[in-house]
Amino acid sequence: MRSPSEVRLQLRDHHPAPEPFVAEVLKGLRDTPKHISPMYFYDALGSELFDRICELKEYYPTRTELRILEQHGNDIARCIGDDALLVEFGSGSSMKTRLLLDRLPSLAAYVPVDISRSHLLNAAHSISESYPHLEVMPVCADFTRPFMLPTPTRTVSRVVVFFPGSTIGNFDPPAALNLLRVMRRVAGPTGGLVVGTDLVKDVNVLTRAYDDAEGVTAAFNLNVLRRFNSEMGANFDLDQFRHRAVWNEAASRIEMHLVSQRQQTVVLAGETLEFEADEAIVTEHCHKYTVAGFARQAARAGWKAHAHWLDDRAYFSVNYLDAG
Ligand code: AVJ
Repeated sequence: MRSPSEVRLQLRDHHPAPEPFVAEVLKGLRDTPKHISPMYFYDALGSELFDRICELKEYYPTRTELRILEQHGNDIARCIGDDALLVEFGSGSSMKTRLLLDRLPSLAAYVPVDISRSHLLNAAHSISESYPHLEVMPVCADFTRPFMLPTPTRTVSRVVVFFPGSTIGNFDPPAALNLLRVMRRVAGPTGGLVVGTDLVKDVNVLTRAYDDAEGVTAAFNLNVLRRFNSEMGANFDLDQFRHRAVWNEAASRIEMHLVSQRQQTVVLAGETLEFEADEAIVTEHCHKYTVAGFARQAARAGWKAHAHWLDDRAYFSVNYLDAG
């Protein structure tokens, strides 16, 4: 027998075909410096490893943001208002969303958007079970590209985009600006944005968060090569690449690298790639903002900073912005 939530849930699938992925990966690995999109981290194993990262004592962002959402959830809910359509970009397990949903009994519908179909469907089912009266409309898509917003049954007062986790930090300034514009378009002229951004702080705190003692982040980083091996017919030797996390002061970001341990040749999708000894693949940039710096950036995309909430140590911020 199917559960009621299975009957009601309909997945909108805008997930691109695998071919463009291979082309994109090859393009990045032919560039100087070599780079790949952090989006590729999140296959099933990568998503599991990320969940483990969130539990690490060194990795403060997740628990800090959760605490802010808990402490200031009522204020945030008041900003979102009644009968809104909540659209979450990169919803993952939708764990943080629950803190908002608990305080938004009149929400018109919830639209989780994620590139990982399995994660998305599991999360959508689980949310649907916990909130039986809420219309849950999952969209499988790469949220950096325009996608169609589903039309909920109920009348919507306004569209509010939810983008927690400081995922915005993964985007270089021009890409972040583009994404903020995509969100502005999705939210429309009366919409809002709830976005979590990690803040600039002590360099040691920052680097430890991305290079933990247990090596979970290293495994998370290296998993992308394993994924290329299994999904793109690559032959990366995982023992010949090493995880590295460095703070780039000028760009205000942590950079995650995979460093080739020797000169080596790797084949991916039938194409040959050369690596020098010590040559790095840039796998992720994690930009750290100031509250004012982020507001300035968002303003260029048509967002007006309305309110923000911080933890005691000012490690992390949750920001509410209005279209306007
Ligand atoms: C999911 C992008 C917010 O940048 O902190 C965690 C990803 N990478 N550890 C981050 C990540 C390494 C994370 N975001």
